[in-house]
Amino acid sequence: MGIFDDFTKSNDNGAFDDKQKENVESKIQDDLSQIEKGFGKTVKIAVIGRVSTGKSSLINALFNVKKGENKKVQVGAISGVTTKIKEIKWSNNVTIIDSPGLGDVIRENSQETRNILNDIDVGILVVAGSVDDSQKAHYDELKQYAKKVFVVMNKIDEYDKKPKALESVAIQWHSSLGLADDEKLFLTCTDGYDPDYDPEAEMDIRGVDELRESVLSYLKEYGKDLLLAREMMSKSQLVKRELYWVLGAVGAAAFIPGSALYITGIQAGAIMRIHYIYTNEILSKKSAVAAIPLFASQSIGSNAFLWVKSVLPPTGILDVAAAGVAISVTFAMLSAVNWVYENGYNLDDKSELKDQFGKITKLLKGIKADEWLKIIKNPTDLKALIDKFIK
Ligand SMILES: Nc1nc2c(ncn2[C@@H]2O[C@H](COP(=O)(O)OP(=O)(O)OP(=O)(O)O)[C@@H](O)[C@H]2O)c(=O)[nH]1
Ligand SMILES: [Mg+2]
Repeated sequence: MGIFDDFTKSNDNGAFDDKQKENVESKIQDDLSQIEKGFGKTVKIAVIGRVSTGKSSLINALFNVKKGENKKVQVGAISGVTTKIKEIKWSNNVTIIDSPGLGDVIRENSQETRNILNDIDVGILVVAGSVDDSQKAHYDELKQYAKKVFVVMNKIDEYDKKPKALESVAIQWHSSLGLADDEKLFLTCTDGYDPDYDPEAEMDIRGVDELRESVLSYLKEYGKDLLLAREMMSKSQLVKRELYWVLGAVGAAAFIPGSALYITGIQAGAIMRIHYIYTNEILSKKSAVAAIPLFASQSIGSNAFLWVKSVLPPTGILDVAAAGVAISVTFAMLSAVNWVYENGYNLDDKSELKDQFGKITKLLKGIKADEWLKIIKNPTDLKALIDKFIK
């Protein structure tokens, strides 16, 4: 018996045959399993680049290390097997490899070096300045060992007075490394971490947010993004990102067949992730799905899953009005979940959850269905709304 049995029963409106239902269910089960398993995993990122291209600075900027807060020293830098490679244990789940290249390690080929090279999730090749053809070999080696490689051209401030030159150097790097046409070269500046940097001067950080988002969204496919993201931002920022992503996903899912089930899956996934953000522990997908009826019964008052059914027209595809309901219920649900964790409660504190859900639902009443769809399509509006409910 699947964890969605109750949901499928209540969704039995003739839109789906058994086979389709099974397919949707197993897809959602897989997604949730991915999230569940992801929390137990580790993330390994290899930052490769010539001496002084700004690798250490980029690592600090990616992790949002503040000026003066010398995290580079706080993190335990373990000297690697060669003098050139450093393996930094950033947290229990995150390892950073910092090295000019992987070549020496690859050639050494001992058990220890193989461990270093195993399971690299993300490679970041950092280049700077004018094109140097030797980097192509480093890029190719990195691609061999990392599941995904991002290429960064750092120190773009050196071209501030020559914007045309920046453009042409970027094009030259792109072709010298043999990047595919659609492969992005991230342009960054990470100036300000040097202890000699003028303490009065602002740091000059550019392009790093975009790189961070790309890395996180890649890791999200493997359910691993939170392992890294939690080292980079506060709990409330993490929850805000979660809501931002989830509301968009619910809005999109609302118009595909089987939407109610997909939405339930998305909600359960988000509950698991919020639980992890606050507790650093894994909530089983079963417990997450089991938490949802509490809100559903609140929304309608009687039958636990009536609300889902009520918003499902016979085609199994939600219409605009129903999509609005799905989005606002999801918003209230996750804001309430966030509230209980933030205030030291948990999912077992049902009366707090219900109270909070009720209060937020009331506050959201004024927003009409078509307004919801507009809001989730507009990043600024959506962020502003989330900011109102998540401190
Ligand atoms: N102008 C400018 N300088 C930068 C930038 N990023 C880093 N730097 C400076 O470049 C120097 C080297 O930076 P690091 O971050 O130590 O570079 P690295 O690649 O880790 O160097 P090694 O560990 O020695 O290989 C430092 O003085 C940094 O402050 C940048 O974007 N622009
Ligand atoms: Mg360094």
